[in-house]
Amino acid sequence: MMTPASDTVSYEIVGRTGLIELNNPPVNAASHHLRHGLMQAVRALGVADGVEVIAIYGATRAFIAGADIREFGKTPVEPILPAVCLAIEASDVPVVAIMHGATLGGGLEVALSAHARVALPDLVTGFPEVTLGVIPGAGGTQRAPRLIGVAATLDLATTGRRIMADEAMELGLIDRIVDGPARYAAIAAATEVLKGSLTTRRTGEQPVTPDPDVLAETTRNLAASQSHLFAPHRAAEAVGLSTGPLDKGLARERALFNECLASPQRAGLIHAFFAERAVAKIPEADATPRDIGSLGVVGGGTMGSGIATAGLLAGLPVTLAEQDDDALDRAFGTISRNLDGAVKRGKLGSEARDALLAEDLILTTDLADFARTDLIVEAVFEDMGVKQDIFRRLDAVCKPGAVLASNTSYLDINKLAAVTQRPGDVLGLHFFSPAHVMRLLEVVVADGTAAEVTATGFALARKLRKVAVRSGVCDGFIGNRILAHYRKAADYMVVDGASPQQVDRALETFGFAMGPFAVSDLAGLDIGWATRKRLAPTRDPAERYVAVADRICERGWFGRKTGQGFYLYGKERPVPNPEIARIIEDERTKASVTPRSFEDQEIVDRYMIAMISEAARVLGDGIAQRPIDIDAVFLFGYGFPRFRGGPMHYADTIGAAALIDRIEAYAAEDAFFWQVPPLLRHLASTGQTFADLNKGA
Ligand code: T1G
Repeated sequence: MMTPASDTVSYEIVGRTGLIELNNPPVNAASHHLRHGLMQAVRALGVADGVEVIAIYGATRAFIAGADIREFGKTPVEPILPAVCLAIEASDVPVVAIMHGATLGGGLEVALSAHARVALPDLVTGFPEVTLGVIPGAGGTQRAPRLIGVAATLDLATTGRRIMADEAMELGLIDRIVDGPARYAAIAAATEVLKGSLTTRRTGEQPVTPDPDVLAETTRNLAASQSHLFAPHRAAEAVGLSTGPLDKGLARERALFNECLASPQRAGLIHAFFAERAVAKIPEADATPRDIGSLGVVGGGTMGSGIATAGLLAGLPVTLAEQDDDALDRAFGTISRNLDGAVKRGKLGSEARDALLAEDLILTTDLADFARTDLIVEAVFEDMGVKQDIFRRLDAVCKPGAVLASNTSYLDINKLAAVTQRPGDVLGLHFFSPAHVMRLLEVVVADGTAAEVTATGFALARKLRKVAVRSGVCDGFIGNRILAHYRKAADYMVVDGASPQQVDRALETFGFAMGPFAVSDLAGLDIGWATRKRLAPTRDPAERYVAVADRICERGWFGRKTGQGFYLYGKERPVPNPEIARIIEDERTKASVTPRSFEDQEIVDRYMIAMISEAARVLGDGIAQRPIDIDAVFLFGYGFPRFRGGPMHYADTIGAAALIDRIEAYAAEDAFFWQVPPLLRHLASTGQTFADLNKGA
């Protein structure tokens, strides 16, 4: 009969075995009540008559997924996890941990403090703490080296890499791999301990062999590659102390953990963790998605082929239509190359690749072949007329209930729905290039989109392992609308005196993987050029216009794809294109601008405040549901530095009042571009933050 030790922990005695069951759904996060209950149960069984072994197992789909991330930043509630681990390790009755499912961070640390570890085959374990801006803080950096050595622990603790049961066994992190379910494995493991066939020992008492060369090399590598991050260096330092006395190492580890806990990077990374999950909370979440058993793609260009590749990798049969056989051949080549990349990255076996191409991909020039397809994505030329024609033809051939989606980056989904007889089945599915790699998918909901069709868009995202963000209809939806605004701020700074490479470097130092001009070269300068030409008739004459990129495009320089744009390509590393400086000089002369110098911080400020301003307007217009949705868009689609949590999370580190002051100061030079968004004034007047607007996310 189970005795409750807390709301989520209970224990019982079976023969000479004390069984402890952890039951904190969905993943046994080590919340306060789980820690308290585990401590109580270990203590009670440690003194119970006749108990000669204790076995701990999880009743949910994980042993313990780690510390409860929701408690980070709050006042710790006793017992903290290190104390629980010490109590387990100190037990005179041997303790065996049954590790299954996600046994990560603190979950692994609890298992390490046990005297033996048995895993089920579904084990996924490791120290993901650095991906959350912290380090293992409950003995992991001190106990793991005592089982697997300094080098292997450095690898796990500084990368956050997750490993499966087999590798954990090879390393010596676990003693056995047995079949489940967990409770039976616990009883079996306890029996082995009683029989003496499963050895138990206190991890903390095992010796550690110093490995100064690996520690020095890891420290050097981290300094070279992760200088912008806070936690990985501290993880390495903590692991390096494992060769000394355990108590000193534990004390230093805790101090380093608390330093990380207090860092803004921890707040940003935790916010990013929850952002990926919060975006699934949409008004249509309770609607039943339609079945997606097959995917259709119209258009075999870069995007269409990328979307087709994503579908194939997700196990969907894909039909791709193009205008003629030559275009289909090109699409097939692109898809094959994409899949070869997946094979190279170890995501796909070569036989599986061949099977996908031979069996799951159908190429056609006849849209009638979509007659039985469940969901079709149009990815043709970014022109409303061309797209409307495709939608008319799809509407005529596709089965009732088929979902018709457009991959348009900017255009009005309502105008596409209007040319069909089925506006409820129409939505936008805006993929990001390369579509089979980038995780973001903007699900654009038109006026008439049915709730289950929106839910189907989110279901497709899950199948493709993408992060779906719900967007309303406007020019550019969430990401590209905001991008169009802050890109102008970068262009203005270049005409006013900064060079494109200085702007790129300043933002790369801020944490972006690439600066805006390098990104434009990568995406293709012709795409922005087409958008500017499309919007030219409606451009407000009061708006400052920078024609530098137009001049570059007029020379046929479209960036990487033509070998030159803002940079020259083809050498080892891209180098600034010397012609650009002359083009900029001409534009300064035409605009009578006397160039001035810029500090990198001012470049970052102007760029980020422009981004935040338009993001606030996107929120105010109801295009994005919450600030955290905008953060997810930029984290998963625009290379925004994850440790900064996203533009809205970053905005809160500045504060609404200070942002308004900056915008008003900039407005003195350009009142048209720099306007304070009404939402920002609302936050300042109510003392609220963008985080307050995420409540309930
Ligand atoms: N704390 C709190 N909530 C968590 C959580 C955690 N550690 N892990 C998951 N959740 C919630 C998640 O927000 C979601 O909630 C639900 O559980 C299902 O998660 C002391 C300090 C475990 C592999 O980094 O990697 O231990 O949205 O949708 O896809 O040294 O969650 O339903 O309301 O992701 O099956 C270390 C983080 C912490 C693990 C499951 N541990 N979690 O993936 O489900 S730091 C981690 C994950 C630490 C120690 C240090 C994944 C998963 P909701 P899900 P999933």
